[in-house]
Amino acid sequence: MSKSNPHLPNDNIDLVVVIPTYNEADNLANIVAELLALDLERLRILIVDDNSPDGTGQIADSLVALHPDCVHVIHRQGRAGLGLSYLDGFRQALRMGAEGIVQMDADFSHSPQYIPVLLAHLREADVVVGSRYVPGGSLDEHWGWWRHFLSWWANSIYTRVLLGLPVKDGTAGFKLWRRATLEGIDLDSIQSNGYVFQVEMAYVCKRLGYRVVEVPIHFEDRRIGRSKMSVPVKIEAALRTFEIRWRHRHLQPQDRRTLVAATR
Ligand SMILES: Nc1nc2c(ncn2[C@@H]2O[C@H](COP(=O)(O)OP(=O)(O)OP(=O)(O)O)[C@@H](O)[C@H]2O)c(=O)[nH]1
Ligand SMILES: [Mg+2]
Repeated sequence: MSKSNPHLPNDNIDLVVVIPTYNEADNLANIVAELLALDLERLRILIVDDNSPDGTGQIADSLVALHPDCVHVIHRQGRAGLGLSYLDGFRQALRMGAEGIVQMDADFSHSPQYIPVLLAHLREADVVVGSRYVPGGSLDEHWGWWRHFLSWWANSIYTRVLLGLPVKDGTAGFKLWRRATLEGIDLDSIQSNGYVFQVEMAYVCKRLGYRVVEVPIHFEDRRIGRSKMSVPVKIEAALRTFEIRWRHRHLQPQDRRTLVAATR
């Protein structure tokens, strides 16, 4: 067991949950309600909406009006994308003074019920990952063999062999970051935009020597709404993996940013 950090109480920290949304009108109010029902005293939610045509942004505004202290929204107008949305959300969460930052999907694939479990492991980690591939973790029963195969290939072969990722779930999108970990990463150097964003962050964590703890989750398929997993996003994932390795190849633990650099 790693040494615990006495400066970081585990379940009563200032927590900001960053949720990127694109066309999640049918999910957003429900996921926010479930997060608020966790009754974590210092939990705030930051929705990062990419100008969704289905009105998700307006729903976010009405949630902010209902819960002005704990629900916040960024309306993005520029180039759309998951990675860019997360980067904007992380920067804003740091400005909001978050001590812990959760990233999760809006579609219930990442159950809010796991957040206390992630928090319980933060003492021993720089980032805690909700993992589908550690013992006890599982995938939706409805997945066909092809989707199983693709996911297994991406996690067990592709990212493991090409990037040497030590984690079992290198494409995981459900994470709890310590503030210091995100401050230590040069967020301006992260360039992936689609789902491969998760892989790039995992690789940078490895290069910088951050401690990653994986806790098992059950990954349920989205309940409502349509997938945004398009062919260009898949192509980006395949090509970017080489580029990620090349771009961050010189990073060492001593390249973690200091607080002064991070606030610039
Ligand atoms: N802001 C923003 N959010 C996005 C974008 N693309 C996807 N998202 C959100 O990112 C999260 C993950 O996207 P999903 O479409 O669920 O991706 P997935 O889980 O791989 O695919 P399915 O669940 O099968 O649809 C969801 O909350 C989406 O609404 C984007 O371009 N911008
Ligand atoms: Mg999803």
